[in-house]
Amino acid sequence: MPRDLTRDFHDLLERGRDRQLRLAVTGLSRAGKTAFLTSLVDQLRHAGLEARLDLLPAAREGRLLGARRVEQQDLGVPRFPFDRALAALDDSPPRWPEPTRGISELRLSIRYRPRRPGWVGGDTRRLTLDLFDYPGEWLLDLPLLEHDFASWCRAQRFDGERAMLFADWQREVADLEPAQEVEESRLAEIAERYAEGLRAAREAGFSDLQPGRFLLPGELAGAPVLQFFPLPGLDAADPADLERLPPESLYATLARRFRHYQQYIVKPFYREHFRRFDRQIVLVDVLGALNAGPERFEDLSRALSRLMQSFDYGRRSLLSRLFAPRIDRLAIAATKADHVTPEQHARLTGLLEALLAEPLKDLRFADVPVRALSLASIRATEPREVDHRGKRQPALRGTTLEGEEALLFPGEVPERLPDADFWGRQGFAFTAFRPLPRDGGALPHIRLDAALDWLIGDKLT
Ligand SMILES: Nc1nc2c(ncn2[C@@H]2O[C@H](COP(=O)(O)OP(=O)(O)O)[C@@H](O)[C@H]2O)c(=O)[nH]1
Ligand SMILES: [Mg+2]
Repeated sequence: MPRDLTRDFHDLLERGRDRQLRLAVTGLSRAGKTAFLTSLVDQLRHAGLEARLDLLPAAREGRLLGARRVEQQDLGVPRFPFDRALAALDDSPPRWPEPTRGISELRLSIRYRPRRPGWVGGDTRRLTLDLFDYPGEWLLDLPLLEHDFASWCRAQRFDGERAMLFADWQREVADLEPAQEVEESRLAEIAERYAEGLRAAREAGFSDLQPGRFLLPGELAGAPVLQFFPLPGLDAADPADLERLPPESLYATLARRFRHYQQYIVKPFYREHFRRFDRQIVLVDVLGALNAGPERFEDLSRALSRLMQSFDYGRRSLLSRLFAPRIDRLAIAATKADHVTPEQHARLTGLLEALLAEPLKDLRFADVPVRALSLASIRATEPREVDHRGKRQPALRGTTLEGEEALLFPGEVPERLPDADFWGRQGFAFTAFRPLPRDGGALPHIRLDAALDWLIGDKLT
């Protein structure tokens, strides 16, 4: 074959090969997933025009030509409601998009010019980017696969402030015996009290809550598979005795539902979705937890270590044994950085790293490339400087959710995990802001381009 024909052929192959990447976005409720995905899609759609993506080399070098939505592959997964989110942001006054509750997907076809154009001059290439948004709460259920019902019951804790939040449920289970028979409708009621406890705990700012689907049941609301709860007081019971209880007994019924939940709810998510993601970003509302005080902050830390187990691919990890996942790059991001003044951003990243120190160690050990950053998907404030006692001080300007103009200094982000001293001395108080009115260009952001570079930049060279 003549030399140029060989190269032609190579180019064809290169172009024909499906360049495709599956990128998943997760985080606990209100971490900022919808905002992140909406902004990401918006930036890429504006790429080449008004988008500000200087930290993404393909964009900076003018090689990113644009992106459009195409039909997704998996028609069974709901489509990410991008238009609805954008419409909310375009409303007057602008609103934050409504929360979403399950998994959703959106496919983008990105056109770019490779750094070294192919043999055929002016060549452009295409990257198909599949984006997924799913609740981080679902990942809290991974460790549940390691338990049987009895050991799961023993692992649940209802002390401290949680005792109060779960009081109604605890009253109802207090005098139940594992061996007794309990009517179906009664079980449903008690399970509902348990779910109420979980919801109240989440409202109160707790994150370490199980089972995850009880909080975001989606289409499973009301199904018996979500009608179980831990049985307290099993510590002294002999496991063998428990296993011998008749199938109609309370214990056997709950254990059956627990197993069903493991088999038909938790595992399928990992098998059918999680296992197929190539890249992942985990969003964390660090500032929200700082705002909520020490007990919630501790709780977030616990929840995150549990959530991060889903990315620990150590060869002996539960995950690798069960599902052989293939994520080859991970980002963790502290969101809503526009809630603090710019000189605090580095501290925010530092704090995120401190918060995730243990899981990060495991990940590095397992050789999963991971990068921590802080960002604002949709910046809602403007940095300003004010005179304070004759000194220039950083400040933020924005419009509160109630519509009032505010100019303020929200506080200092601790560089390390906050100690009693921090909580006693200052705490932290930030205000929620309305999104800025749009000026027709891409959504304003902070370092979303840095996240993009880490997550897809290498595919655009
Ligand atoms: N100021 C600011 N607020 C944000 C940002 N991202 C999210 N938020 C706020 O956090 C809330 C929850 O975000 P959302 O994306 O719906 O979270 P999700 O539950 O993870 O999808 C939003 O309604 C906003 O109030 C951001 O970049 N800046
Ligand atoms: Mg959402």
